[in-house]
Amino acid sequence: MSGRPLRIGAGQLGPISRDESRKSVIDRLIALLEKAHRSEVDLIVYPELALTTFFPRWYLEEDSTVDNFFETEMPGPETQRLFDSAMSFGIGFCLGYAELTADGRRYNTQILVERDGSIVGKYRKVHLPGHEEYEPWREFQHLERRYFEAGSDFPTWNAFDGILGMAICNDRRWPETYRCLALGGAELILIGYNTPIHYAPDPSQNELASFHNHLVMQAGAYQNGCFVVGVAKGGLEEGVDSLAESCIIAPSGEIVSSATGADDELVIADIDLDLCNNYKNTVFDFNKYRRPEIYSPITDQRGTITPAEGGGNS
Ligand code: CDV
Repeated sequence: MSGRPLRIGAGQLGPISRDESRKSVIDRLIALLEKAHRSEVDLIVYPELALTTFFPRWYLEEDSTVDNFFETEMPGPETQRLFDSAMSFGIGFCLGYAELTADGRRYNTQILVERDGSIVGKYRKVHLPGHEEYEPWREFQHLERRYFEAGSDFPTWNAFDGILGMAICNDRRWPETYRCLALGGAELILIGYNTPIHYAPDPSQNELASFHNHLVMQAGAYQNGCFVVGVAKGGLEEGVDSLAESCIIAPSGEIVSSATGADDELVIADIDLDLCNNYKNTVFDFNKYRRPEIYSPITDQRGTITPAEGGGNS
């Protein structure tokens, strides 16, 4: 393949139970890495919060209980093995985890690691879904807004012979995510997710979970001339069924490879980052066609302002 070829692996995980040890989870991540090595993958992408069960589904009273789900070092004593294996294979990886900083701040974080084991970049989730307090009417909680602070930017990095950016789960539903990353030159956007199929605020959306997952990532890829890798932790985890359907999407918006099940699975695609230019230099030539002077509501407003409220006209 000419251009800037890259063999991508989406390292989908099946459920992680609450009592599964870090050791066992890291064994599973390394098993996927070994498969990736046998298939000569350059970069493997793991899901959001890939080291533990999706703990925001529980209201946890004790800080010490919450702390168990967080990493204070990366690599740390348990994750060092993953770094060592990846480096010995010469495979880069992207890993989601709960980060507890030295000054006590908590983030839903994803890192990008180069083939030499160096951490290229860190991204902290910007769009935190769910709620802050216990809500008894829900079948299960979604307390990301209790346990995490929001990140504050969408950085991009030169790596893997291209420009890469990251996003985490709910970020993928917001067009601003892809556009901010693409304005930073992103050609490949790596997204880990945990998406419960039951959406408590409006269960009529449950049957559309799969459609919405593909809709947003395919649109994000096409409208920004990027490849997008979406990687799930799917399946029935602690009684909550989560969407799998990990996939790799081309700048055309087409899915080029996707998962067949909801368990640990490696999805592989050969991509060429040069293909982004077909879109970035034509229909989505930002310099030629974007009209940022018209888009001020996107950054000046958070919510809708209807005409009756004085919005909608300039
Ligand atoms: N982990 C997530 O961010 N999940 C959200 C759910 C709550 C809607 C998602 O966007 O998939």
